[in-house]
Amino acid sequence: MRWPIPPLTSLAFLAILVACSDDPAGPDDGLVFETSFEAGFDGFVTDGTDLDDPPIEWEIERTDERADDGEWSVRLEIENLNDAGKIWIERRFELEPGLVYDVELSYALASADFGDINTWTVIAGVTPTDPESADDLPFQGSTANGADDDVGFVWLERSHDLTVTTGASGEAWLSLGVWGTSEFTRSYYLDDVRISFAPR
Ligand SMILES: [Ca+2]
Ligand SMILES: [Ca+2]
Repeated sequence: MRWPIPPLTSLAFLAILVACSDDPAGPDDGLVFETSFEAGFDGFVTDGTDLDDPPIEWEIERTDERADDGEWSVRLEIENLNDAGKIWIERRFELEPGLVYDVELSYALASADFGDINTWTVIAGVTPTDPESADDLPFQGSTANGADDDVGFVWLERSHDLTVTTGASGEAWLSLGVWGTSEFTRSYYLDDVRISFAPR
């Protein structure tokens, strides 16, 4: 399987072609991808781990409830009764094998977590293999939205400069989500994802 997405005729694939078409250098020299989830998941799939003991409810869906860009975003919702659940979206990219890539990642995260007590941890980053368990996941700080009081959801523009070294498969996996570190039912939203890979 080369792509975790439907065939050429789908809107999702067309969106990827459009998103990659402004890549000035071609696949050997780098790759640029962006989506704001207006037409679909654009190749992302959902995943989760540590979701039992007791079994907990979770859901990741596109929604037009709110958006940072356009009208659609992705809502991540989890009833974190076990104090450990981790849910995310992930997307596979095909790069050259055995190279070090500089990665610029940016995205918008809507969080209602105010103050600095009981915030959760953001999952965001790139790994050379498909992340399946907690040990595989990249984490990037807290879900704190910067407000001192409950002001509802705030869109946070986040960006990270990263590196990834591809293995023999040439794969890189982008993951975005949340790690629930306290026993609440919470929702978060993701939008406006952009990632670029540039070989060193
Ligand atoms: Ca959007
Ligand atoms: Ca996975």
